[in-house]
Amino acid sequence: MSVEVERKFLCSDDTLKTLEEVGVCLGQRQFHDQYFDTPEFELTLRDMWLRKRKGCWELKCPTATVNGTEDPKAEQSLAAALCTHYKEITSLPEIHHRVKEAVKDACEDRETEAAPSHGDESCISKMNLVCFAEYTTVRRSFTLGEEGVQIDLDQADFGYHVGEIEVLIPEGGDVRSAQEKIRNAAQKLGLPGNERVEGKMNVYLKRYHPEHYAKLLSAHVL
Ligand code: V4E
Repeated sequence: MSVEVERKFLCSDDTLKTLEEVGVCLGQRQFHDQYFDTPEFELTLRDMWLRKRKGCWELKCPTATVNGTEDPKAEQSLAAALCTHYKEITSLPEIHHRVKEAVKDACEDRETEAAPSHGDESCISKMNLVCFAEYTTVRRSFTLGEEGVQIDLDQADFGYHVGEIEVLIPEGGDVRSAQEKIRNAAQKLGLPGNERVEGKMNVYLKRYHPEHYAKLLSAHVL
């Protein structure tokens, strides 16, 4: 299981120019995401994001807070405030287990259910889940040469463009050092040091499902 540490940014023409000068383009791909939750939003209210991308189930959920041995310096605190970090789970039995824990009465066949095998997605399909968001993204990816840092420029089909600087670490890995790598990459790109930027989902929900968005705002998930 890995943890994705990332910072979103708005990609101006100047940032794109810098990225094309100092970075190496890794290619472009397109994917369609469908996000699922119960009608009562039991997953997203727990900051759990279940999606199907390219036919595969994925679950993003919060990781434990970062414990350093020393108090963070001001620039470390700012770097942390601009970044998110989520566990990325792709194993079906693990996803099933986590969703079942989070959602009361989720499985129709609770009494008879057995742990799903790796390829069996029927257990997820049987849960009382509905698709609340779906969109297609065209993603261009770059590297700046710094080990483990990837930069994605996303263009969603509902008209929102956003960039992400991301570092993948193993579970229990050093989140602070990932945040530091992200801060260095942001400096190379000349990004403002204190700009919090909305992700695609924030913008999508605000625009198309304002009630769901309002619930997540009041629960301090978004
Ligand atoms: C909304 C959300 C999640 C759903 C996925 O969001 P995002 O990272 O924007 O998707 P995407 O397509 O870039 O996924 P990737 O290919 O990088 O895996 S996961 C966590 N959240 C909450 C959240 C938040 N509270 N604040 C920000 C800035 N982003 C996401």
